[in-house]
Amino acid sequence: MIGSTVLLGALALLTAGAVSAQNNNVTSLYGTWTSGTGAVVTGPGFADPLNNDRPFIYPANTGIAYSFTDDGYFETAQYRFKANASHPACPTAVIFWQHGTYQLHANGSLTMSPAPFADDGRLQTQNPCTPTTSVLTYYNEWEMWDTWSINIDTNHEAYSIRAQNYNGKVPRLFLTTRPPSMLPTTSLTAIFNGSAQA
Ligand SMILES: *[C@@H]1O[C@H](CO)[C@@H](O)[C@H](O)[C@H]1NC(C)=O
Ligand SMILES: *[C@@H]1O[C@H](CO)[C@@H](O)[C@H](O)[C@H]1NC(C)=O
Ligand SMILES: *[C@@H]1O[C@H](CO)[C@@H](O)[C@H](O)[C@H]1NC(C)=O
Ligand SMILES: CC(=O)N[C@H]1CO[C@H](CO)[C@@H](O)[C@@H]1O
Repeated sequence: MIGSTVLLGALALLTAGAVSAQNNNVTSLYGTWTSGTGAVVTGPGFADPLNNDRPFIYPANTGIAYSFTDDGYFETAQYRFKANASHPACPTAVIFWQHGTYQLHANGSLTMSPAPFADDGRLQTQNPCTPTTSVLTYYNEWEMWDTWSINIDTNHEAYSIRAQNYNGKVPRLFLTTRPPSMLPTTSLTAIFNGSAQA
């Protein structure tokens, strides 16, 4: 189901033995990559940062997604539950979104910076067991994948990214769309605050 059209070309290349050996990946980062069921996808179906009260469209299931352009922009969307060991019945739902720019480094790492759109990111936590059940804040975090590679996942018949950050393994990401599903790669809140939306 996921990315199978994009994959066909890759398999053809592989059988022809035509994949360049100079890189550790079989295709570019360009596109939208989603974990697991694909419930979380970057773009207008997930985030509406111009909506101050409801900047998120809650997905049906948890997951994470990343999108990359060819000219250095990225966007991420994540929806997770954080367990609470002392109160197992009270996991905290964490949802966040941000976009910015990414860089590939000679040592094989990939860094993602919220600059120059650091005002646009949003994060919401929800815990029905706490007095304040919902907290909405700005979000802008620098992120690094220490190592990453794009492979072909034969089970899912899709390109997949395996990445590792300071925390360990990033959930496996599968290529779902090209071109990527993304909000405009511009400063959204600056446009909103200015005259463009008047
Ligand atoms: C790899 O390069 C990035 C960017 O310069 C740096 O932040 C990171 O610490 C480097 N990783 C290692 C293991 O040296
Ligand atoms: C766990 O839940 C309790 C009660 O809701 C809360 O006071 C505490 O801060 C939570 N801990 C974490 C790590 O979220
Ligand atoms: C937009 O306006 C909000 C509320 O006044 C402010 O907090 C935010 O920093 C502004 N963003 C930019 C990019 O000017
Ligand atoms: C980090 C890295 O090697 N990226 C490469 C992945 O493969 C594409 C296509 O060959 C290259 O354009 C990237 O530079």
